[in-house]
Amino acid sequence: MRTIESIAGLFAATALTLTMSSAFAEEGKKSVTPAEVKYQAAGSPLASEPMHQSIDPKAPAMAKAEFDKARQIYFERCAGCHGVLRKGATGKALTPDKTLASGTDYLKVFIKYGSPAGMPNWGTSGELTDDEVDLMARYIQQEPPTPPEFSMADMKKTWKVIIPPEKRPTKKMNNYNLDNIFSTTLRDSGEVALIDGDTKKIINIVKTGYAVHISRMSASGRYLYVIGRDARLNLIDLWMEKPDNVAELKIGLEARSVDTSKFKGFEDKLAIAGSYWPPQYVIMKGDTLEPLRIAATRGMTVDTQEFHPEPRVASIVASHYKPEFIVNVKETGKILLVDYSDLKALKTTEIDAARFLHDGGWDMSKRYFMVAANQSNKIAAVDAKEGKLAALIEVGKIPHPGRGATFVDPKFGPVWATSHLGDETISLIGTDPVKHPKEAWKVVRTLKGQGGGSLFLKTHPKSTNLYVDTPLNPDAAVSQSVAVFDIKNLDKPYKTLPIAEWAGLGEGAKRVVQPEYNKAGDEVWFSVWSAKNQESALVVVDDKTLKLKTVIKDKQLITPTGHFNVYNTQHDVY
Ligand code: DHE
Repeated sequence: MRTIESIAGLFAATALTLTMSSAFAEEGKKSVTPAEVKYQAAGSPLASEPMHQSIDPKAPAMAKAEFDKARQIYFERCAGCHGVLRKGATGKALTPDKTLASGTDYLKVFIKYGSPAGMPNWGTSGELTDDEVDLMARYIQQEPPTPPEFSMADMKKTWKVIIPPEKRPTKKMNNYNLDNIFSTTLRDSGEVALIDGDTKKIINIVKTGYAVHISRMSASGRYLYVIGRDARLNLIDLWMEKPDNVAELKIGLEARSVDTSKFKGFEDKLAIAGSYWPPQYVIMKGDTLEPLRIAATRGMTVDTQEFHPEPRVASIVASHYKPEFIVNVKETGKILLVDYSDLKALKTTEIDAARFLHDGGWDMSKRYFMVAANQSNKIAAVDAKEGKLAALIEVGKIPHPGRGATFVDPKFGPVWATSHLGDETISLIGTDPVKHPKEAWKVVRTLKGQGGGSLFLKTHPKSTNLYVDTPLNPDAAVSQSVAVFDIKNLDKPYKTLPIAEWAGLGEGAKRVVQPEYNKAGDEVWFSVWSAKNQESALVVVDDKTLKLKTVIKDKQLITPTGHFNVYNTQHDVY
């Protein structure tokens, strides 16, 4: 089996005998795993935004058409790692103060051959031609163009109420068991599939944003919210005879997160969505998506306290303790507790955590929100009751929990677990400071899974299994299967389920991604994710026997990735 590290070695292509220039070489030491490069490599919708070209006389000349082409390539391939304004994120900063000092020849080598630190070999892999490599080397020496802002007026122009609340059903008009519907992301077709979890039949394929990312539920379980990478937010009414879109809003130019008010008295009233660009979040009316209040997230970083011009909004979750949204700001490392009880006097508690906040979920008591600061290799535990940080916990390399998994460890009591993109471990963190104070906020146990490249793990209150996926592992045998641990006996080796093989598909990457339980907690759904022009499937496993239950195939199921069971999403069951 090829390890992540040995694959990283493959990037150590050739011509790096050229002397690296100062600042650039220093930053090149930061190691990025290939799994992570793959993860970040999704194209940014900003590629199609017009932007101003500012001419720097010190930079190599570029005609407008060349600049526009390079800008498009940059946003499709590079911005995810290097940032919209090229200030650096997981990849190094590519601002002219650094790139001009390196010069075109050096930059061409770097782009063509990649680096041992994880920069992909764009030229030798055939992704970019020599001319495009030359173009990009010249482009990154120019001043980075800034995409436009997105104001309330811009939002209002995109806002559509397809069916106004007064024309919607006053009761459920279908016979579906709404609690057990799954909303499955069809990533590359810009749609979600609503699937009846009882019959496994597709109810509707609903048009949503580009490269749709996540689905979340309103507190009552009636409304489903779907956000696309292009920041298009769709509101789907599950009470309709055939559930479909009832409202739509573009909340920015690029986005990943959405949630809805869950505190008593505010059920279904408000929604919130955060954007990657511009760096801001917006609070909306829950049943129409009317935008009410925008707040910017630009500000100082948590550690060096420098201004960051593009801190992206990562996960957002609604508190069960107070009328608050928990907004995680990636590049500044700040966690904002946004009190939504009075939008005209918005009170925000700003909690210092650690840089690169990404995804997370509640502990078993739903008092502590556990969020990964992924590049910092830490989990931040936020106490939603007290409104402060409970702890910052050192875990493995690049934690990626999704929502995480909560269960009672037979020896250490209640834990919340995360797997990792950068190594094969699964960290179990104690989360009960009252009955298990010695274990609280410590990694009480480290399990060894199949390998790095994990994105999601899952269990359920009714299950004693813990499923860990590894879709970004470079070894196909690992990316196409899942590991299952027995929670009652965590010293026992894990079992491997060959999910992709069970799907019986032809050619394709067949990455097995995101375990998700049905409402009853007795079956687990997986996506088997291949390219847009290949067949994918959903595989349903019997949780008791760990045997195949059903394979769901349909030509409409294009690139399925995340799936969200209505009840489990509504009640934060994981
Ligand atoms: Fe995600 C959650 C960002 C790539 C599938 N993803 C999230 C969240 C963020 C995020 C901030 C948390 C949202 C929340 O809880 O409010 N994801 C990003 C990226 O920036 C990144 C790395 C690159 C990109 O260009 O988007 C990225 N994500 C992916 C994928 O490639 C995945 C595997 C497939 C896909 O559909 O694009 C993917 N991300 C998911 C899923 C969740 C998610 C399924 C929700 C997990 C959950 O259980 O709630």
